[in-house]
Amino acid sequence: MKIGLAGFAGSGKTTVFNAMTGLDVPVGFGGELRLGTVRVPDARIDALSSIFSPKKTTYAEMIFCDIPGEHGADRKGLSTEALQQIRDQDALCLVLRDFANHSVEGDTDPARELEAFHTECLLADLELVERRLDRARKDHLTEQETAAFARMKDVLEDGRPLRALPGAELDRGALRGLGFLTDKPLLVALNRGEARAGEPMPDDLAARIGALEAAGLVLSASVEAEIAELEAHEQAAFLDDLGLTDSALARFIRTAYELLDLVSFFTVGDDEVRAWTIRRDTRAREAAGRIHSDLERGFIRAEVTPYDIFMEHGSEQAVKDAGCLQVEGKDYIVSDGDIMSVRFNV
Ligand SMILES: Nc1nc2c(ncn2[C@@H]2O[C@H](COP(=O)(O)OP(=O)(O)O)[C@@H](O)[C@H]2O)c(=O)[nH]1
Ligand SMILES: [Mg+2]
Repeated sequence: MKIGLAGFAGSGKTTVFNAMTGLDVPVGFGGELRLGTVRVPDARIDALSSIFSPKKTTYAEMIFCDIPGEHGADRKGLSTEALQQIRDQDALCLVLRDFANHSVEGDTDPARELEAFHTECLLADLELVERRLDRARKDHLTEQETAAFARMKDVLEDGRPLRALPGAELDRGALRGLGFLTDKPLLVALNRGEARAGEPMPDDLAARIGALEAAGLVLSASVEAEIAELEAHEQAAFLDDLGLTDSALARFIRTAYELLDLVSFFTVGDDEVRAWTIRRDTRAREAAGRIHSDLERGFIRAEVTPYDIFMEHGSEQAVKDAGCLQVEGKDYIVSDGDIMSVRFNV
């Protein structure tokens, strides 16, 4: 799962990226596309790991992508390259600048940056839809497909993002790979200067983010970067000084994970306790394929214990003795927190 950090130059994308990934990419203008892996904090994995004491504990991961948000040739909007890279992401995090940056002209205006970004994505999508509709006959689109594109066009012309369309109205499976920008899950991070890091999101901005079907979050990239450098015991005091209760980082990662509609299932044992990432509503056989393709190919059944049931009983044997082990077939829809053991034969 790839989450792209998007936004205008100087909004703090690279600073956020460094704080999250622990990498040290130079900040300032320019630079190339960078990828970094982030561990998704999960208290359930901590708990399972302390029960099994495995040789290895593996958390779910997400890939963050720092997209250089250079302006286009006209010094307005994003460059074609940036838009292309944005197309390639599973979800987007838009970083809005809300701190004074001397190398950027003009006052801070996060609301305007949000509108500018939304408008660009909207126009890019509209162009894509119109091209599809123009070629509908040549591409032998069915009546149904043509109607779907026409519906999308209406929504976009209305200034609304495609993500506003419920699944019943938009067949997302059919659209995969076309890279519609306003259909990507969006997390808007308002990047504050240190002094105002503790202030809440202004109501009008929060309302606008809600209207765009996006999630919002306040953070201070420079605070996060400093926290990342501190020892655990120093972190609390540092946050307290700034009037903050916790670091935004864990919240940020968790929010992004939920926004993508991702869930985790677990495998447990003496060797490894591990979280696996799947989309919500994934079936057991496909989920098994995340672990290994052999498990998908030779899938026989899955033995499942929901996390809470496991914790209630305390061990695999106790779960079995209580008759609580679920035996599930290939079409079982895996739930968040399922502990799963796959029986297979290849
Ligand atoms: N005061 C303050 N400065 C920041 C913050 N985030 C980024 N900066 C500074 O803004 C400049 C641009 O940041 P950078 O991460 O390179 O922005 P990018 O162009 O979006 O990647 C750098 O000098 C950062 O140190 C912040 O939260 N507070
Ligand atoms: Mg940068």
